[in-house]
Amino acid sequence: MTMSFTPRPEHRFTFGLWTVGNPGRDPFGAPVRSVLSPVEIVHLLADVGAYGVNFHDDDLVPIDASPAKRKKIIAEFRKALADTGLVVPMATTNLFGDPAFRDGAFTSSAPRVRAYALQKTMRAIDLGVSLGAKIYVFWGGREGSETDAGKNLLEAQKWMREAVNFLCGYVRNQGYDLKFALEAKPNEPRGDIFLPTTGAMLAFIGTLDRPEMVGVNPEVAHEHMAGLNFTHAVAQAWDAGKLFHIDLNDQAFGRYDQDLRFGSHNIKSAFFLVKFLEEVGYAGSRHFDAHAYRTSDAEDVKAFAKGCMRTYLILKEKAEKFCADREIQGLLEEIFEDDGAMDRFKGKFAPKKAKALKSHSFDRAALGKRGQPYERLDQLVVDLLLGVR
Ligand code: GCO
Ligand code: MN
Ligand code: MN
Repeated sequence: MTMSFTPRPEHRFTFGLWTVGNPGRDPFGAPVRSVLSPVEIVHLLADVGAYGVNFHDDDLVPIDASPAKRKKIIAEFRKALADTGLVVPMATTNLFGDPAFRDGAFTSSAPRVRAYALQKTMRAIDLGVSLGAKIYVFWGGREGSETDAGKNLLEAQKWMREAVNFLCGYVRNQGYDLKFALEAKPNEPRGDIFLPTTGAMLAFIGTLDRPEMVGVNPEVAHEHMAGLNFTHAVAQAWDAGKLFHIDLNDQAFGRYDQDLRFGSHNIKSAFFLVKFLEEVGYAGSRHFDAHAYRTSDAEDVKAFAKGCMRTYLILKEKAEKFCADREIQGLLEEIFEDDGAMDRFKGKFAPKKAKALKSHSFDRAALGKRGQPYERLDQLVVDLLLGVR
């Protein structure tokens, strides 16, 4: 094993309590692994070399815990963090597990449920912030419908906006140093989830009272479930200054929500993603929102977690090789070749520029003759990834 593939704190690798703690329950079968306590999970994550641990309020403190029990759990968790050096960069609310949220939380048709969701979130924000979280994720798993007969889609949008605005107000009023990251998913557990893609979330953020406090938390699997190119979504979020967090995992197109080990299915897309994140200098958490196969035992769960980080680091090294590869760079130079002849038409609109461009004569046939060496370039990428380069 190469030393350079060993995770270190500066890599910002984080896992949720619910990821390595996933006991392997699925819609067709009971749990197959024993449930680990938050303290045990923190130690497991420290053992495999992670930097941080994230949680939903209910992952840490059961929804029906007494105040005394709550206090004890939090104290033990704090001690585990101190003992291991793990940090809590992100926290979130479980607004999907309890039957109260069966028809949504912020967009539930019932005013009492919407108010309860806000209350639960404010309390969960307090908990997250008290443990160090600087990013707060909103994943609206139950915000959606099976039939639109029972939903007013405009009201749902409005309620969602009011909830995020209210919570931004709460965070400011408390004086917290906290930003929100909205996570889109097209479906599962609802038939259709509102704001189903990262692009939809980005547009929604523009309608908020305090858009500067809100960004996105794109997830590989969620864009793949929608048949989209994840790296393109991430690039749009980055361009908008909105990539506050990221959920890394993997997913076969056209399947149920798989939450696979990062890079285990689409190595090439994972490569372009890692290359993008490293090249732009994304400095946030690399959060693995995935879980081990249901066939894994406790030891194999560790292999799963190590594998997520190892694959990321291998792909990071491959991205560096891509940059240093003379043949690859030569092809890129050819592709982006610019003789400067069009410089006078570039940039901002100006009436003179537009007039000159309108009257310029282009050799359209020559433009159409020029091919691009993408086959050669892509094969070099494949060679690189397959380790023969
Ligand atoms: C999923 C989601 C969740 C969220 C998590 C944090 O598909 O279940 O990805 O894992 O990321 O609830 O908000
Ligand atoms: Mn997911
Ligand atoms: Mn997620």
